[in-house]
Amino acid sequence: MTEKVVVGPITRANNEGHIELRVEGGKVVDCRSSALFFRGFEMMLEGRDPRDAPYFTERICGICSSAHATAAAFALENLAGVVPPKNGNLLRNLIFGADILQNHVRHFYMLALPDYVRGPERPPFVPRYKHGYRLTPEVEGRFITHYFEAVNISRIAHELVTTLGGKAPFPHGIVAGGATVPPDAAVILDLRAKLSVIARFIKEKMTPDAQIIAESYPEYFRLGRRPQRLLVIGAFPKEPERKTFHWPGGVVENGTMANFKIDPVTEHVRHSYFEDRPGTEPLDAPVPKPRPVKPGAYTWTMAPRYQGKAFEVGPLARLWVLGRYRRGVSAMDRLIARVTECGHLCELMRQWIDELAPDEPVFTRFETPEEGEAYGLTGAMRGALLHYLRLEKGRISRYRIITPSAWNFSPRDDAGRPGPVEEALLGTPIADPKEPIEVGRIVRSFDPCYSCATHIIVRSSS
Ligand code: NFE
Repeated sequence: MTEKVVVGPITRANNEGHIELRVEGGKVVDCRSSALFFRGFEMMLEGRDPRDAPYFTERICGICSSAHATAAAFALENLAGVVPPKNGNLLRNLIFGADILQNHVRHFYMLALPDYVRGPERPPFVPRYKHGYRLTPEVEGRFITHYFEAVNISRIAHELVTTLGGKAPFPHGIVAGGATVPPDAAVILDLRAKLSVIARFIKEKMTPDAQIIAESYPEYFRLGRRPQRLLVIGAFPKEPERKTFHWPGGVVENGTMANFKIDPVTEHVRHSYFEDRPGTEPLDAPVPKPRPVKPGAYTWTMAPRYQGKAFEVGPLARLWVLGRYRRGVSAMDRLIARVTECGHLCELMRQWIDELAPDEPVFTRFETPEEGEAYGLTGAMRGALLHYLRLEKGRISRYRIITPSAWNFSPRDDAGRPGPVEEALLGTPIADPKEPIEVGRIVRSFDPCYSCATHIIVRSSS
C-alpha cells in the first residue's frame, strides 16, 4: 500500500517549503520538493541603475544578503573592468565571512538542533514530534544552554557585519568598486575582539556538540545520501583581481574533480510554474514568464543543471573541493561540514583583519558602462551563487540569478530526473508516517532557503 505523506510548511527554514512523499513498504518511493511562492526579483531589476543591484538583490533574503551584494558587485566590476583596492577586497571578504558565521551558528543551533534535541516543554521547542530523540536529560541540558549562547554569538557575528557594512541584514558596505568603511585602529580592534569570542564558541562548544550529534545519530551518515555530484563556485578572492579563491571552485562527480565553468549550466522549467521552454536555452536568455497554472508543475523554483545533471551545493561540496572533509555525502556529513567550515572561516578572517591597511583606500571610482554583459559569481552560505547582468543605455536590461537553494531544492528536470533534495529523500525509511522526523532532518541538512530559491512577495494572480 502506498501512503501519501506531506510535510508542509517545512518549518525552521528560511521561508516556507513543502515536501510531498509517497511511502511504500516503509520507504520513500517518490518525492516532490516545492517552493510555494513567486518572487521575481529579476523582473524588478529591469530598467534600474546597475549600482543599485547589490542593494536590490540583497532583499531577496535576510539570511544571505551579503552574498547577493557580493555577486551583484562582482558582476558590475567585471563588466566595467574595475578592480577594487586591496582593502576593499579584504573588507568585503570580512563582511561576507561574518554573515556566513551568523548563518551557520544559527542554522546548527536554532534550525537543525531541535531535530535531534528535545528541549524544554515550552516554545520554541514545542510543539514537536514525540518520538525519535535519544540524548540523556543531562546532555540535552548542555545543548539547550549552548542554544541560548548561540543566539548571542550569532548576534555578535551580525555586529561584525554592521561594523563594516552599516547594518545587518542588508549591509550597505559591499559595493561595486570595493567597500565603504575605512578600517581605522578602533575598527580593527573591535573586529579582532568580536571574532575571538565567536571563534572560541565554535571551537569549544559548537564543534564538540556536532560530534555528539554525529555519534548519537550515526545512521544519518547513511540517510540523506545521494550520488556524489557536488558543485562549488569559488568564494573569498585572495586578491582584488579575483584570480584565485580561499574557497576554490570545482565540480566533483564520482571521484573525479574538474574546474567549474559557466557554459554547462542550464535551467529547466518543465516542472516549474514558468512558461515552458527547453532546458537547453542559454543562461543569458530572457527570464521565462510566470505561469501559476501549468499542468505537471509543482514549484516556483527552476531546475539548474550542470552538464544536464543535478548537483548539490553547500559547505560539504566546498570542503570536499578544498580537501578538508571527504567522508561521505549524507545528512550528517552536511551538518558536520557546515560546522567544520566555521572553524576554517575564523582562521581566514583573522588573517584578513591582520592584512587590513588603515590609511589605504577602500574604494575604486569608476564610470558605469553604457552597454555590455557579465557574470558575478561567488559561493554563498548555502553554496554556489550566480548573477548575470546585461546593460543597455546604462540601465539593466536583463538580470538572472541562480541561487544555491535553487540547485539543492530544484524539481525534476526536462528528463524527469529529480533534484538533489528529492534524490536524498528517495529510499529513506520512514519509521512512522504520522511523525516523519527523518524528512525534516534530511531536508534541513541542506539549510533550505525558499526565499532565495524562488527569488515578489505575493503569488501572482494572473
Ligand atoms: Ni536565502 Fe541564499 C544562501 C543565496 S539561497 S539564503 O546562502 O543566494 O540558498
